[in-house]
Amino acid sequence: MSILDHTHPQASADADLLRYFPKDFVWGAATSSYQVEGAVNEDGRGPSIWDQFSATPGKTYQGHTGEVAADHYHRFKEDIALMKSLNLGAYRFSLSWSRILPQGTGAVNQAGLDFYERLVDALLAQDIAPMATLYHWDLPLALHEKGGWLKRDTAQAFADYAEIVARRLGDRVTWWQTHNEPWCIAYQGYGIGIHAPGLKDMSLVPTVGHNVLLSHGLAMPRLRAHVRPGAQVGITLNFTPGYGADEQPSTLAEVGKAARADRWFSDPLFKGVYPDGFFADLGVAPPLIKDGDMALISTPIDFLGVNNYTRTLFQATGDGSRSKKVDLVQGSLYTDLHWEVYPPAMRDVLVWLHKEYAPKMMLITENGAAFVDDWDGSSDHIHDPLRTAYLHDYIRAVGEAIQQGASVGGYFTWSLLDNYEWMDGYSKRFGMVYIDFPTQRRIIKDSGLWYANFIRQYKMHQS
Ligand code: GCO
Repeated sequence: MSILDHTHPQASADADLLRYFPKDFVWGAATSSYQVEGAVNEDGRGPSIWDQFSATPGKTYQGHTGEVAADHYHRFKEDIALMKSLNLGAYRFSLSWSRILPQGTGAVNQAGLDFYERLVDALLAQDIAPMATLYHWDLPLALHEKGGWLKRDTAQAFADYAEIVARRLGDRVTWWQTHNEPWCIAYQGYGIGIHAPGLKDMSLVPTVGHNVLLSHGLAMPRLRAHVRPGAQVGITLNFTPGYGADEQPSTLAEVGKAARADRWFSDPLFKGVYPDGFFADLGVAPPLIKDGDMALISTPIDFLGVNNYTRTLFQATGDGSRSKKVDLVQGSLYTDLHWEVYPPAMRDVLVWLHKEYAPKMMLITENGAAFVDDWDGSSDHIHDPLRTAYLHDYIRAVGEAIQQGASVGGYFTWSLLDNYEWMDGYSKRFGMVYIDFPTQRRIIKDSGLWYANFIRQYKMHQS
């Protein structure tokens, strides 16, 4: 089959691709609060570190902020209708902590909880299962001002917040996730400073990572106490595996470092230890670990959320003395974020996770691609064959992992909507639905039509 055959929105899915996926496999799409909601000053929401970071000159593309974003706060019903027409079985969203607790702790803003309750009820009314992520990077600013993730108190505050949410929504939400990508929270936010809160101090990174893990461990029993029987509680990690273009010792060393970085959070969660050598790779001291921390962190989870977009390829330099990342792999396609399209990495990550930790269940909680979309300003169509091909090929890779024994129960595209791509603002589009930001008009892209058609065929194949 050529790329054009399978990127046609009405293409019939190859039968063996459909066969890979077990019964009751969940097909969904994902977003996050700060990236889509907007309404940052409404109904009592308190500021988060992303409001502050994005308002700081020079931090984001052309100073873009999430002030309006995709206006999902006001348009969630329209967006749920779009989800329905895409045949989605589930929607992964995150909650804004500072909508619910404007100061991070203390007084609860009922209007914030009310919003998520309306969202969840509207999803359920359409038979779309809600997946709630409690933290997708938007720490209440008030907590940051008291030390943020550098403080163990923040872990405690997170567990309190988790319980408040679970008490309100626990009877209705199927899937719960404590965190999204602790790796990014710690490394990008505190180490290299490209994300909020924008600190650039590698020595802080282990402590931040540890406190985020601790907050997860503290929240687990608080969630379990208030969610309905059968609800699943987990966490999402991001994985970017390293490969070697040669077998030089320096290349193997880089690949080894990448492997340890991929284990930074999964080893503590599943084995109760940090990967040997990881902090030395970063050139920093390990975090302070108190008695009982690792046992708490490795509390069993019901599922592991896996985010994968790309890989890193390392190659020895001319004289073979050192190796570095290959910036442009010959023959590879790159997305608009300059991420190499490499579906085998998805398969490899899932098979490795399965063998290494045997999680009860894995869900792909994010996978997708930014490509430039051309819209002529009037038509109802957006042709995005590269995004469709990306989704098709990565879904196939997930299927291959399942065939090799990995237990995967669902797949969520990143993203449902074009949205606020953090430091890149609105300049990068990941959506299956196009958003014309000045008018907030929504147009389902060909990739969305393709996904809807694929899900429809999957359902027919099951029945
Ligand atoms: C993530 C990110 C998303 C990004 C996406 C593309 O969880 O990785 O949080 O919010 O928008 O990954 O960079």
